[in-house]
Amino acid sequence: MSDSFPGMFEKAAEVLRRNDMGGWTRAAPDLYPHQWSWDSAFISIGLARLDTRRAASELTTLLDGQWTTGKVPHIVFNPEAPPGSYLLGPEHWASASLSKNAVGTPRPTSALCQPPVHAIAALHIFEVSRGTVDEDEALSFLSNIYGRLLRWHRYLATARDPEGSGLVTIYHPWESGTDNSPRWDVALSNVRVGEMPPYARPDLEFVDEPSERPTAAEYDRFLWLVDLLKRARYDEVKVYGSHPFLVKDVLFSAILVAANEALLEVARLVKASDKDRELIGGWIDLGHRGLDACYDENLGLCLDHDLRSGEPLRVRTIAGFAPLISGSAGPRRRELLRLLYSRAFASHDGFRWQLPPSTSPEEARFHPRAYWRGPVWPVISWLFWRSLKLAGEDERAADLRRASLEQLATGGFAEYFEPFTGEPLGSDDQSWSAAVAIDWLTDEA
Ligand code: 2M8
Repeated sequence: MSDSFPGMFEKAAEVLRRNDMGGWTRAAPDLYPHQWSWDSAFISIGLARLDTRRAASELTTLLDGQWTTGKVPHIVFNPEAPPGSYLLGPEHWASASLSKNAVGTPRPTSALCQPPVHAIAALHIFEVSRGTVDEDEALSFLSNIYGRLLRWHRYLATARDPEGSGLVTIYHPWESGTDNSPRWDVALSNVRVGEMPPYARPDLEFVDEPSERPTAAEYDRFLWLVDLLKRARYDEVKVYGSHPFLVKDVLFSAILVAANEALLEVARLVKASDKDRELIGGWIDLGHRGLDACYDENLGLCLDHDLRSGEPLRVRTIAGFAPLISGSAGPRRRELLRLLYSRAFASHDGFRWQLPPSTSPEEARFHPRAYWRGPVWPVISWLFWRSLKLAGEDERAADLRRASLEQLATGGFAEYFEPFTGEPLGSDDQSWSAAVAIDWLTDEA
């Protein structure tokens, strides 16, 4: 265990214990009282260091909500959450009554999805257990979960990429996980909001200032997009034909490539068929090619693509470094790293720590406190750290880990951090922030 951050491991473990709902973990105590998809994957990565069996159940309870199409929903609801504690509860989504593909039991789900960190997490759980008494059990967990992960990735490769581009299409900014990023501003501005009943904003009760959460105009659009998906009864083909927000998301796609690399290793471990392995290998190659095609020479970044307008979405955000996350950068790797560590990103003048901000501080739409428009997210730092380590960039990885731990030691396990002052923002005791802290602290040991 790391000696440099005394008491931190225990505090992080305590956050996960307090947010533990019995087999699964709420994303945060008040603001996010349900099980979120990519949060759970990160949470299981931290839990693996505490209890591999409990880490495994984090993923299997999430996957109990998997749709028959293979989609893993972005929220699996907490039946005990007080009614109205989260704006769009299960009754709003009505997933099981609108779609025959949704599972209504044991817990209802939303109808969107989020970046597929799950295969990375499943492999991590196995690797942590390697050489211990839990290894056999972890291998049987991998064998059981493999088919579900394969179906999930197949869904993304087909329903979400009918073009065969290697890039995943999202229907809503919530699917990106970087909800309010300026990545979506232009595509959202083309969405015309129709008649909607008035609604309350419970999220604003749990943060200090409204500026830390999306604006009313943004929320209207978020809700309107959900309304449209409901009208299409969540039918993918209908959505693809009529939905006003259809965007190829490069960060989601890069995480899928990294997850497919992990899935390929899982396939090897569980002795899956050659056919399966070829399929996964094909998805990886296609993903690399798709990301390569999105590279913008002028900005030196990868850009999301608006399928409705046919235009790239030109804004400098953390997503632009997608090829680093997927390992697709090839000869551009040096340039991407130089930009990541330049004043346009992590080495901006006055930043408290050299950590990647969600949006470039040189962008007009940068805001250091606003949701996904500037602050630093520890889980995003973790994704970069993991990619740096895999690429053999040990020194940079060690610096990033240390800076992140200092940030968490100073501000607690907040949802996100102001990049200049290091002030913790959003929710306190965010589960995934505690989880990555645990992984970082254990990694040094
Ligand atoms: C945020 O998203 C939810 C909607 O899914 C929200 O704002 O209500 C995002 O940061 C997302 O990436 C995260 O998974 C979720 C829970 O932590 O919160």
